Amino acid sequence: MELWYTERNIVPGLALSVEVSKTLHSEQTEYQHLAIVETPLCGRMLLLDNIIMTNIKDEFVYHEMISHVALNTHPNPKKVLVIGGGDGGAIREIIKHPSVEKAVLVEIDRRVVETSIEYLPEIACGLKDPKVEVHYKDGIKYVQDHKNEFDIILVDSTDPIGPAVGLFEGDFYKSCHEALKEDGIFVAQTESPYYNEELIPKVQKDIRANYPITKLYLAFIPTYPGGCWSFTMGSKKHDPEAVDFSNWAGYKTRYYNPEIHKAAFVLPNFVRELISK
Ligand code: AAT
Repeated sequence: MELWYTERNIVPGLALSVEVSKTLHSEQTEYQHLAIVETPLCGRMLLLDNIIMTNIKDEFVYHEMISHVALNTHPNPKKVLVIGGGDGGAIREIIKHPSVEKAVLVEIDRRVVETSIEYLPEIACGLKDPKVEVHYKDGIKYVQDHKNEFDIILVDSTDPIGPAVGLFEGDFYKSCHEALKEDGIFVAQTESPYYNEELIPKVQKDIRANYPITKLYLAFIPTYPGGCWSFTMGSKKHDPEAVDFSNWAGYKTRYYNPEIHKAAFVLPNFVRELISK
């Protein structure tokens, strides 16, 4: 018998279906419904409140692109904070970077981390590294209590629903600005330019209010609605489009490279229009 999982909560009028061979885990945590399903096409998938968070097949695109663009824009990133991202994928990428000394993960839901360690070891593998520190807290509160501390802050958050709503708001961007050092860089996943036409201009405006350099970049993630996904960077000093890669030694990645870094900032006209609103 064929079983299919359909995501249809996030964009009204659009659904994405994946064949499922087995449900490996399902529970209601304090914050959300959490499930791990096995799929023939994408391997194991992490679902939160019935929305696809990540899967073995395409996770590398999202996790490399949320991390390496900022890590290579900053000339010497030592201390990096990830808010959300309990699966550990962004952490795995961050600790590949040779200058990173400490990577801090602040995830609201302990069960996302524990379940990812159990069922998604390929993604969660970096969480046990001695450079990594994990806190189970609301990211909004955590950044309020830390000033002038991080070189990079990455917001690997769920869509703007439930506990993640505040992670898309101006006050939070301001607190992140204060938690960053004087040449710090902020990056947030900022949803689909096709289906989040209201959110993206608002986020642009709010990030622009805090950072002199604000830029949106794109990556292709097949299991997120529409496939075309945006990230927004706010930088106090370093321009992501002016990175000199001529002496770049590199490290192992499957999506990211210097050409992708540059190309990600080349935007179609409709996206340019969205962010100039
Ligand atoms: N790495 C891709 C997976 C995610 S999951 C995002 C995580 O953010 C979840 O584990 C959720 O528990 C956590 N989170 C939500 N709100 C907060 C908060 N206020 N503080 C800390 N952590 C939080 C991202 C998927 C993107 C999906 C796009 N469709």
